[in-house]
Amino acid sequence: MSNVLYEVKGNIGILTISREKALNALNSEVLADIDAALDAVDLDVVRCLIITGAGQKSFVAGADIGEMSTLTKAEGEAFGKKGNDVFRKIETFPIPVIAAVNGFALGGGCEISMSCDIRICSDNAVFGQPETGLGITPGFGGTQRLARLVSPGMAKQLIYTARNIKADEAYRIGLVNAVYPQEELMPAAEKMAAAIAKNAPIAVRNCKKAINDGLQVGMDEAVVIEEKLFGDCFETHDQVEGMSAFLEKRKEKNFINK
Ligand code: DAK
Repeated sequence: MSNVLYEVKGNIGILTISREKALNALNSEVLADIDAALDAVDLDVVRCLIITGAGQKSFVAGADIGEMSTLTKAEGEAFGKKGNDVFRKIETFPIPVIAAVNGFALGGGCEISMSCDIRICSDNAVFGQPETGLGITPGFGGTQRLARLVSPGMAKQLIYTARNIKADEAYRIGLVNAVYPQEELMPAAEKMAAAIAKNAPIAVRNCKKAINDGLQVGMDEAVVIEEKLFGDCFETHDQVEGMSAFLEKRKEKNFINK
């Protein structure tokens, strides 16, 4: 996995996309390495994953334009599928995934951040979907996820104009939850991940699934999804532990992911 660094700090996994010479642009090899890194995450230990980019300048500057430039229609479709499969794997990853966006998040870079549960960024971050200027549509879910995350009107404006936006505007339109000075980004991401990791893992996972799956259907069906995932928490060790701790006025809780 030469294009991805992976480290575990306690219950937190940190996956760094590392192809700095091309501003961490996603080629087939990088996508395969991200895929393999996700498969290697030990879900018995890791309770929250952070995805970031190597260096101080770029999160991910998009899909690799050099690789894409010579693709045939069939190859373009295969490349799109490879990206979409990895991005869906992130989106449906059992544990929460935080994108710590440390610079350019353009095209596929913006799209990979949008497949994460939560986005925070550094003050030098730049977001955008420049694809129409390259003669293509966003191909890794950008038309779909941006419209769901901000508003359809704002997504259409950004995609049709191919205009890049800075961190403050990304914050204003709700694309990111918070903006930090560059050196504070990873500590903030780790602090947020630790706050997630200290809660009952089965409950957190079920919340992710309830929100994601519920957003795909009407409210009648959505509340049934929630009911099932709510019920699924009962009779677990961690449900008994969490409620016992409250009743016993205990601050310390021993959640064991069972
Ligand atoms: N691909 C390949 N190389 C890239 C790259 C990219 N996206 N972005 C940067 N690089 C490379 C540059 O070519 C340069 O390499 P050398 O010339 O040094 O060998 C190196 O990174 C440093 O970049 P710059 O010299 O350009 O650095 P600057 O600070 O001057 O500019 C920049 C930074 C981020 C503004 C600029 O590099 C830039 O505009 N990059 C391209 C950004 C972009 O347009 N990204 C969107 C790509 S399109 C699909 C699937 C997916 C997609 C589409 C369809 N299907 C098949 C369904 C997704 C499309 C995209 O993501």
